[in-house]
Parts: sequence; structure tokens; C-alpha cells
Amino acid sequence: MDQIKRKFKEIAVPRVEEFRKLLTESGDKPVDKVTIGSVLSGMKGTVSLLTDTSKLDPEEGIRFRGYSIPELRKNLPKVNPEGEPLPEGLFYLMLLGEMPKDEDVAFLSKEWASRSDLPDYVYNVIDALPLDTRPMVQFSTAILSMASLSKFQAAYMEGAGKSDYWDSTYEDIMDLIAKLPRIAAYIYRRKYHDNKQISADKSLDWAANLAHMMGYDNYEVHRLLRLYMFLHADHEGGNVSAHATHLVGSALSNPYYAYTAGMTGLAGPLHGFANQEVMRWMFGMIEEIGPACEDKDKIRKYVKKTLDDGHVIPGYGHAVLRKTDPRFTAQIEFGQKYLPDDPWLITMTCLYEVVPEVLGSVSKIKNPWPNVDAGSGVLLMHYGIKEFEFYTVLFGVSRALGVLSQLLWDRAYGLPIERPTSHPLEWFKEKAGL
Ligand code: CMX
Repeated sequence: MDQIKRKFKEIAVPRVEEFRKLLTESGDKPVDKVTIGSVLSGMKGTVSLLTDTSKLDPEEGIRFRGYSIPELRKNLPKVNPEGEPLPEGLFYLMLLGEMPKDEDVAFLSKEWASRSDLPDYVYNVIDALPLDTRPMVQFSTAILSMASLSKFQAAYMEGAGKSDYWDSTYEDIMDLIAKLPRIAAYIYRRKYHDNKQISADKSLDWAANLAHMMGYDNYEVHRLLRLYMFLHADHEGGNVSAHATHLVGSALSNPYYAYTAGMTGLAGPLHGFANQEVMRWMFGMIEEIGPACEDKDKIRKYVKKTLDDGHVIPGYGHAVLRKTDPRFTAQIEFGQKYLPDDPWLITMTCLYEVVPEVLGSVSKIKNPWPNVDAGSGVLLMHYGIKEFEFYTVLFGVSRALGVLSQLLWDRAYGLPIERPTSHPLEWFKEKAGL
């Protein structure tokens, strides 16, 4: 048993006891009021999930095990003190609830490198898809094709008991996280670089190795991808990718199935696909109005036209947040520090000055402020990763850190199959007295 797994067991045993005690002794205490409005508007704000890894505050943004993004950018282990935190450290924190030391992070980098090789058939599955297949389709297909590697499923079939499910799930989530950069980079090189593949460098950390295999072998891109993998890792349990992973996992579907479900949710334009939509929309704007910052009134008109045409402004708004997303703030700070004169960064900053004002004047829009997707593409673009159709795959690789840590906790708690109740429209009308 490796050191992280041993530590997880030590932490999980008393915590699972607390969980059981809570359920048996206080299971009938109410925590929330469900209204017709909450059911019919996507259950926003309705408490219905147990998620330990992170918590989203509408005004303040995400906290991972209690720590904010600025705190973690300062305090998580880094390759060098000026750099960005290693995503390995965030995984450790989300999984175990404790700040990692340098050696914990080094252990994870090494462990993931050692688990990262893909069976040949995964490459064959990707190669069998037409080259113009969307990157997220290739990514999800490749992950699903690995489901027969699941150690959880093997243990289940061999008769493992419920209290042991976490053990084989741990092996699956470590294997899966380790392999994702290989899959992502393979798809990227196949689709955009004439299938000229680059071998892994197992001496690098998880994010830097992804940059390396994609063909960006310099310190600046390593630093950017560490930030990117850190910022997109988790956003509490109710977002579509996290919730879908949890829901499918609740049927005891193995982690490969569950995470694929999360990824097909992430691929939607209201969720992770928005990071590519932002770039498509910005290109469209520049094509129509020219260099965007020269005339903010032109931007205002373009934003209004997008709304009048019945489209959303990608990268803006949020189901929970009511302020600028601190993940966006972190990206702006990074941009201002390392690429202040980049024209895309300047355009993004101008949009930040104009879009909230326009969206704020539309009464139905609850949050006019930018979310994480408003900033990520611009940074990638600056360093030459221009194929924005691929961006959601990068989001997906990062999101594995959060949703798979939580899936392990789901198994440790022994959370049951998720099965809320539904009713036809007439039932709600009757409740409303109509
Ligand atoms: N542009 C235009 N209209 C918007 C909008 C935006 N950026 N954000 C919200 N609205 C609209 C909604 O479409 C909705 O309109 P209808 O009532 O006609 O359907 C109305 O305002 C109310 O929506 P809301 O309660 O403020 O927001 P929701 O919780 O329904 O939706 C979100 C949240 C993110 C899907 C929405 O803000 C949106 O579509 N944003 C653009 C897409 C985007 O950036 N998604 C990425 C989110 C972060 C992530 O998951 O990666």
C-alpha cells in the first residue's frame, strides 16, 4: 500500500464513522426547503450532495478544503518559488484535507509517471476515429475504451465487500489521472501536428509532461499548464461534470465509466465547451469590428447583437457565483505579469470592462461577471496553443483531480445509489393550487 493510500485509510476510517453516526442519529433533521421554483430551475441552491473536496461561495468563489485560490497559489508546493502550484499538491489537499509537503508532491509526480503508460489498443481506438472527430469525442471514447482496466470492477466481480470498494477505486483513480495527459497529448499531436508524437518525459511533473508531450517544451508553458490544471480542478459537487461523475459512480459504475459521463457533460456549451466558445466569439467580434479596444462602443454593440440574436456571451455568467470568478482573476493576474502587451489579453481586459455592464442591464441575468472560461483561452493562445477546439480537453484533464478524489470519498462513505424523486407537471400544478 503506497503512502497516500495508507494516509487516506487513516483519515477515512474515523471520518466514515462520523458520517455513519450523522446519518443514523440525525438523518431526519431538515437542511433545506425545496420549492417548486428550485425544482423547475435546475435545483440551483438546493442542498442535495455531500462533497468534501471544495466549496463554492457565491460572493467569494471557490475554496479547496477551506483554502482560497490566492492562498493556494502562495502556499502549495512549486517547482520554483516564483512559479505556479503543482496540481499534484491540490490533488493531495482535496483528497486528504491536509496541506502537502514537497515530498508528497514529488511522490505523486513519480507515481503518476509510473502509471501513465497506455495499452496499445487505446491508441488504436483513437486512430480508428476520423481525424475531424471533435477532440472531446476522441477524449471520452479513449477513456471509455480503458474501462476494462478497472481494478474496482475486477475486485467487484471477484466478490470484494462494500467496505473494501475504496481500495480498488483508489488504484483506478490514480491510474486514470496518470494516463489522461498521455491521451490528451496524443489527440492533440494527431489532430494538429501530423500525428508526430512526442514520448513522455517521466522525470517531469504531471502538467509539465503534458506540455512537453503536446510539443511545448519551455518553462513558460509548463508554468501556464500548472496554473491551468490547478484552476480547473474542482468547483464543488453540483456542477455538471462533478455531478455526472458522482451520479454515474453511485450506480457502482467503475471510475472510467463515471469520469467519461463527467466529460460528456463538460463538453456542453454551457459548461466546459464555453472555453472554446469564448475564442470563437472573440474571433467573430474582431472580424466584425476590428481591433476591439479601439472603440468600446463597438464592443457594446457587438455584445448586444449577440444577445439579440438569442445567444449567450460565453465566459460570462454563472449558476452559483455572483462576483468575478477568482479563477478568472488569477488568469488576468498571470497575463498582466507575463504577457501584458498581448493583443488577446488587451481585448479580454476590454471585454471585462464592457460585458458586465451590458449583461447587468438585462434583468433576468443573475451574474454578469466573467467565469473561468473567459480567460483561459487567451493565455493558451499567447503561447501558441491556438487550436481552441481542443481547449475543453485540457479542462477535462484538470477536472479529473477533483471529481475522482470525491469519487474515492463516495466509495469510502459507501454513499448509496442516487435516486431523487420526479413528478409530472400536473403534480406541481396541484401543489401550487392551480
Ligand atoms: N449571456 C447571455 N445570457 C445569459 C448569460 C450570458 N452570459 N448568463 C445567463 N444568461 C441568461 C440565461 O440564458 C437565462 O436566460 P433564459 O431565462 O432565457 O433561459 C437567464 O439569463 C438566467 O440565467 P441565470 O440564472 O443567470 O444563469 P443560469 O444559472 O441559468 O446559467 C450559465 C448559468 C453559466 C449556464 C450562464 O450564465 C451561461 O450560459 N453563460 C455563458 C456560458 C458559459 O460561460 N458557461 C461556462 C460556465 C462555467 C463553466 O462551467 O465552465
